[in-house]
Order: sequence, then C-alpha cells, then structure tokens
Amino acid sequence: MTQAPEPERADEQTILSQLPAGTRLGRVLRGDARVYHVLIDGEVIQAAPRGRLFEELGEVRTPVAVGDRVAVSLDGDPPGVELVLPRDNYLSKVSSSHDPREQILFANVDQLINVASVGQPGFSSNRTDRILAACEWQEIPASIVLNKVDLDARGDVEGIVETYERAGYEVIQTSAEKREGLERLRAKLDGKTTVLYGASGVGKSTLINELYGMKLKIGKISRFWSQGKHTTTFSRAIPIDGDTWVVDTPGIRVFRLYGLNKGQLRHLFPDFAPYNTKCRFPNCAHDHEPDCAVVNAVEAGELATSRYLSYVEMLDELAPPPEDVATYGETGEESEG
Ligand SMILES: Nc1nc2c(ncn2[C@@H]2O[C@H](COP(=O)(O)OP(=O)(O)O)[C@@H](O)[C@H]2O)c(=O)[nH]1
Ligand SMILES: [Mg+2]
Ligand SMILES: [Zn+2]
Repeated sequence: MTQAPEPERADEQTILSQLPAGTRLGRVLRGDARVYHVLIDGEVIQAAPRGRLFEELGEVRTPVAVGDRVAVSLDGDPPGVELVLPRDNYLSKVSSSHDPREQILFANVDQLINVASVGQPGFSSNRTDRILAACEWQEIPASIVLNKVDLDARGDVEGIVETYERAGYEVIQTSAEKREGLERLRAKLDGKTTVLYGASGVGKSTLINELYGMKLKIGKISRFWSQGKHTTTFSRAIPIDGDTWVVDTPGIRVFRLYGLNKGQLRHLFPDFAPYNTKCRFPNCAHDHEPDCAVVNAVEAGELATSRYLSYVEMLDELAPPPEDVATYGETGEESEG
C-alpha cells in the first residue's frame, strides 16, 4: 500500500477551505482553557475550544495559547475554536510546583524583552537568567530593558549592563518617568510581536502607555499579585497597530523550564560558551567537577558570579540526561517537536 505523502504546511486559505462555511481566522488575545478572546478582522470574539482539541493535549495543559492563530466557527453559541494553526514558536514552562504539565505562555512571537528595573523593585539576576535561558532553549531572540534608571541611586546599572552585554544580550536603558531611552525601545518594537516579560511593578504598562498613548492600568496589578492570592498566570496580546503587537505577561515568580535535562542547560548560557569545551570532563556540568573552566572563570572575575549562581540553582531542578543520549552536548533539538 502506498502512503499518502505528508502534506506541506498548508497556507491559511487552504486550511479555511477545508473548514465549514462561517469559519474565520483570528489571533488569540487572552483566555483560559474555557474561553478565549480572539481578534478577528478588528473585532474581539469570545470563543470556546472544541472538545477534540483537548484530546491531543498530551502533557500540555491547555490547547490554545495567547498569540495563537486559530480558526473560529462563528455559528455556535458561543463560537468555537476549531483549530490551532501550526506555531512558529512558543515559550513554555512547568505549570507549577504541584502540576508538572507544560504550560504554554504565548506563541508566534518575534522576540522577548525582559523588562527589569533598578531601585523599586530591584534588579533580579535570577529571574532574568531564567527567562533568557528559556528563550535560548526555544530560540526566541531576547534582550533586556532596564527601566527606572532615574532611581539608580546605588549605581547598579553599569554592572548589570556589563554582565549582559558580555553574554551577548542587548540592554536598553529606559526611564518611563523621565522619557529616556523610549525611542530606542520603540525602534525595537515597531512592526514586531514582542513579549514584555518581567516582574510586576517594573514599569511594563507605563512603558507601553508612554510609547503608544495607551491607557493600561498602572500599578494596580502589582498589589494584586504581591498579595499572593493568585498563582495562575495569564498573558495577553495587545494589538498596537497593523503589525506591532505587545504581549504583556503577569509576574511569574519562578520560571521553571519545561522538557530540558541537566546536560542541556549549560548551552543556554551564551557567556559560558568559550569555557564549556575547556573543562577537564567534556560533559562537565560545572557543578562539583575538578578543573572546571566555568568555575575558574567565575573565580577569575571573567564570568559574573550572579550568572553562575542562577545556573546552579536551575541545574538542581532538572533531571539528569538519559544515559543513552549520545548527543549529550547538543542544544535543544532532542525534546523539541
Ligand atoms: N521612577 C520611575 N517609576 C516608574 C518608571 N516606570 C514606571 N514607574 C512606576 O512604577 C510603578 C509600576 O509601573 P507599572 O507600569 O504598573 O508596572 P508593570 O507591573 O510592570 O506593568 C508605577 O507606579 C509607575 O509609575 C520609571 O521609569 N521611573
Ligand atoms: Mg502592568
Ligand atoms: Zn565545567
């Protein structure tokens, strides 16, 4: 028997033509597993995912993610999300300490900007290093916005910029308050879908409001989250104009990477790259091994101690690599797909 060839990735028109009449394509703005807000031709439609989308979930918690391109049938009440189009990329994490399933935070983005602040709240290396590693893992271009530089009484900015530029990340310094660095940020955002990731209170909403004349609530979410009443996490996509989108994420306390083992983590720290091959053991985890080039570089002041501490903390949370994995050192590929 001859097998039908695998279909090429179908274009949107082909997909639509195979769906019932009255089905339209849109992009998911926000939602939970029960109802999603989908932007369809400038209108926000609330749609519920069809039951069969839940059948193929596997270890994934919900079938639809913010930023997904979806087909919605408008006939039903409520309208139904019939199909999720193949994702260009996505970022996921372990749902929570009680729930090991994969939680997809958003899909189909051009880049992620880790928004951090100095002063109030202070800069968190750990939070920053976790999300940067996650972006390396999913191959999402990442950079850093360091906001509230007007509050840098302790002079923290210089060291932070040095650490991350040395690791190869662009760092944009901003003050939403003093309107500094905003043009550089705008140039980075225009025409792209960008995730703004960061703790609540760092100034994400203020920056979007200042740049695009929006009226997102300022400061409110911060108190809401800091009271610790809610541990669920929802992102939302904000259409700015035709091709500029911003995905606002809530404060996620601890971002645990999903689907990664100990052997893969060292490749998610670009600043470790020159040293990874120089340890005594080729598969050195840079943890307790003798003659470790990464530890030596930290001691010599060539690598930031903060980066190394983040690495070791994340390493502790991961499972060891399966013994039969020959490509121990390769990034990402094994667990993708
Ligand atoms: N001093 C100073 N305060 C800022 C700056 N940007 C935002 N804020 C303040 O920080 C607080 C939290 O801002 P918000 O935009 O709600 O943060 P979000 O939770 O990341 O969206 C608000 O009181 C803002 O006025 C800044 O550049 N400098
Ligand atoms: Mg906000
Ligand atoms: Zn080592």
